[in-house]
Formats: sequence, C-alpha cells, structure tokens
Amino acid sequence: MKFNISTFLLPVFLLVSGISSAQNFLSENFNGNTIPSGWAVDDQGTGACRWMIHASSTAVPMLGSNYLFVNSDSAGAATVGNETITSPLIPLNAGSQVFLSFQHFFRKRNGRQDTGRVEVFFNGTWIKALEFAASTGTASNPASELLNVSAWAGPEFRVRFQYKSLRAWYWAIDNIKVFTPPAADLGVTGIQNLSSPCGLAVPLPITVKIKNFGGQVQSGFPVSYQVAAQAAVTETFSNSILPGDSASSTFRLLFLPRSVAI
Ligand SMILES: [Ca+2]
Repeated sequence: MKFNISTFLLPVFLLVSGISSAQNFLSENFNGNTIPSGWAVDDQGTGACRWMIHASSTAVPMLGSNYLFVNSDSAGAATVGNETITSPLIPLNAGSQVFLSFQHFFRKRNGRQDTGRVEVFFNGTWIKALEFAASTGTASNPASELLNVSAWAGPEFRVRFQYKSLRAWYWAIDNIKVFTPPAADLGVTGIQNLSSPCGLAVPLPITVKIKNFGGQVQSGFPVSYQVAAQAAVTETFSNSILPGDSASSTFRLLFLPRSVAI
C-alpha cells in the first residue's frame, strides 16, 4: 500500500533559538485606509493604475487585512502601468546586518509584459534587489520574501517597489519590514514529500529544508524529528547556511514506517 508520510504526525524542529536582540527599522502592515505617511507614490502610467490601499476581498484576500495594491487591469486595454511606491528614509549604519522582508502576490498575465521590481537606494543609486516576471504566491497564500540587504546599508537607505505593465494583472504586497534579525534564528520551512514505493517495511530517508532567518552564519546545530510517540531523532547539521539562505538536510538514520502504528 502506498502511503504518504505526511499523514503521520511528523514534527521536525530545530534546537536553535534567537539569542540576541532584533531591531525593527521599518514595519508597515498597510492596515490603514490610505497610503501611510512618508511613503511616496509616483504614478507615471495611463489609466487608473496606481499604488493604493486595497481591502481584503473575496477575489484577493491576501492575509485578511488591507494591503498595498496596484492593478494593471483597472482601465482596460488602455492601461499602461509605470508605478512606483517608495518607503520613507531608513537611515542605516553601514556594515550592519539588515534584512528586507515582505509578503506578496504577483499575478502575471501570460503573453503580457509585466514585471515587479524591488530596489534599494545606496550610494546615490537605485539598485535592483529582486524582480518578479512570473506569478509568485497566490491570492490567499502570498509568498514570503526575505532578502539580506546588508551590502546596501547606509544613511540614505530606502526601498521602492516598481510595477511596469501593459494591461496585465496586478501586484499585492503586505507587511514590509526592514530589520536586524536575531543572530541565531533557524527554522524548518519544509519536509520533502515522502511516500513508500510499496509496503511499510522500506526504510525511507527524511529530508527537511532549513532556513537561516538570523543575521549570522549558522553551522553545527541540532535538527530533530519525531514521529507520533516514537523517540525523537536528533542529528547535527554540519554544513553552513548564510543569513537568509536555505539548505536541505537528510537524516542519516532512515525512517522505518513499519515501526509506526497506523
Ligand atoms: Ca495588512
């Protein structure tokens, strides 16, 4: 009988937690009804396409609260989007560990030219940090982005979101943060979807995806999993993960499905 391991209780956890102070330089949830103070909207397109605050809706619920939105379908075929929204000034000390995070749904319209670009201001120049040209996230499950922007930390730091399109769909964004994370902050972000080829006595490797949310390189930390009431299995992740990066880890001890009561 083929089965999916996700049907079992399989918690996977790390034994590393945040141990140093975090600092928020910007944290905006866009829950108000207007563009927050200090944010600048530049509307260079045609039609009603411009950055605005949008309420959570049936079509695009996002996370259930208001969010930042630009809609390239707002004026029909005539819509040309060339839309930018820029954060307030966020003075940063050069050399500090700084991350940018946000959640979003970039809805690509096939066959159209539409891109969403994230830029940061450093040393007098806007620098491309991220660009989206394919659908990213969904209307009810926005993607979470985490980017190490430390290389561009400086007294003139700002972040802007630029949307360009020729009557495409839209870009919805929420929870933009600029922050220094705790030095040690690791988490399991996924478990490889395992299934037995046939029968329950086939040993299976368990692979998990680990992300370093913290501000320092991490290595040599314990990772554990536990199936139902079985004893927890703990092994050491010996490679290194840079801040903001992810890595896969496969437990050397294979999992025996037959040892689990169904
Ligand atoms: Ca919100």
